[in-house]
Amino acid sequence: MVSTIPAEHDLRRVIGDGASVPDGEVEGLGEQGLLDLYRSMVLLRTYDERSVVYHRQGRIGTYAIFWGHEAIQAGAFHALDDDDWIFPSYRESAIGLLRGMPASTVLSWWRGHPVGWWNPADYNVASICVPIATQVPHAAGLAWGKRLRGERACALTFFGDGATSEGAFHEGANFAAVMRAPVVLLCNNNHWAISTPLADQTRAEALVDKAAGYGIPGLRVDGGDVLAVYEAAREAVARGRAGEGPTFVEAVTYRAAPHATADDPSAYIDLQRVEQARADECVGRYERYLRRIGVLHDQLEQQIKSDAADVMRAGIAAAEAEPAADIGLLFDHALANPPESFEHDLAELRRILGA
Ligand SMILES: Cc1ncc(C[n+]2csc(CCOP(=O)(O)OP(=O)(O)O)c2C)c(N)n1
Ligand SMILES: [Mg+2]
Repeated sequence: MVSTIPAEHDLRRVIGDGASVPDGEVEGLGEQGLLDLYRSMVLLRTYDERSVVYHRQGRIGTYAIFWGHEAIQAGAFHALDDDDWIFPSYRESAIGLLRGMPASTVLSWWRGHPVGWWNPADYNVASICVPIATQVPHAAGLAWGKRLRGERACALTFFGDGATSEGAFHEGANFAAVMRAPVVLLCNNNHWAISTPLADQTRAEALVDKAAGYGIPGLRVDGGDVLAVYEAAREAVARGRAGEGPTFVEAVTYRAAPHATADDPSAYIDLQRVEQARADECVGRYERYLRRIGVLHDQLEQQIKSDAADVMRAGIAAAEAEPAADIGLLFDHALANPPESFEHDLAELRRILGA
């Protein structure tokens, strides 16, 4: 008989509230590791906040904000080794920065410039998937391939609550479970799929319950607690490496920013819950924890924040210094056998744009 580890409904937490809820700690995570997590969170936060400004200034296109989700991204990232693969959605567009990808590359992606198309093998970070959940089967397939080759690497894929309603999620999760592919299925349950609330998305009591349907373990963590995410992801990675297959991790958050720069959530969201989420946002929560345990002080915090700001300043300058791409690219990869009309259409476009 197949034995299934029952899903955990209680949210795992490590960080206390500085009052009645005590702080925990993660085994094996020393001062350096704690600060590495913090640096990554600050870099992501800075990237995100600057990107919203760049969008307002017309310097990048529509942008998917991830403010408040840095704990999920950094926590999961640090549970991986460099040879493990990451499969992001548009919400984790800047995850490559943590692997040394230049900020200009990600900014160029949002500027619609071809230098924003990185080679996944350079960073073990797959291309950003905008079609919901399509990255899940990609991750399952790569992880299965690693297993077939006897390699140690595993894969981690990020997706949202809405993605769990998609066929691609089901196919990827089921395939990974059946093939025991070493993949971490990391669901950012931010309670919204644009304007569709979680309650209209599923009748499951908790998304983590879906794990049981695939016969895989499910872990449920507070997605605003970087240490809880890190610990859960580390456990999931260890299972994958041990040949035990995939793990579903539900990281519970509440979306505290618009879906994207083109969205006005005040038309549908619970503004009180947004307020609460903003007051308890993950970077501040982790800063207070690090201060309580004596690992962070003003000068270090300022240094880490100013380093991140420098990365962004250099990134936007480099992205803007790129010469404009040839307009012919719009047609180049559209069809294997382009119709004759393309030639005329492109010539017309060049005439109109003077490009
Ligand atoms: C296959 C597909 N259908 C619809 C869309 C339009 N769409 C863009 S984002 C989004 C919501 C996704 O919500 P969720 O999976 O919870 O991720 P989140 O945006 O909250 O990170 C939808 C429906 C899409 N990109 N792809
Ligand atoms: Mg969502």
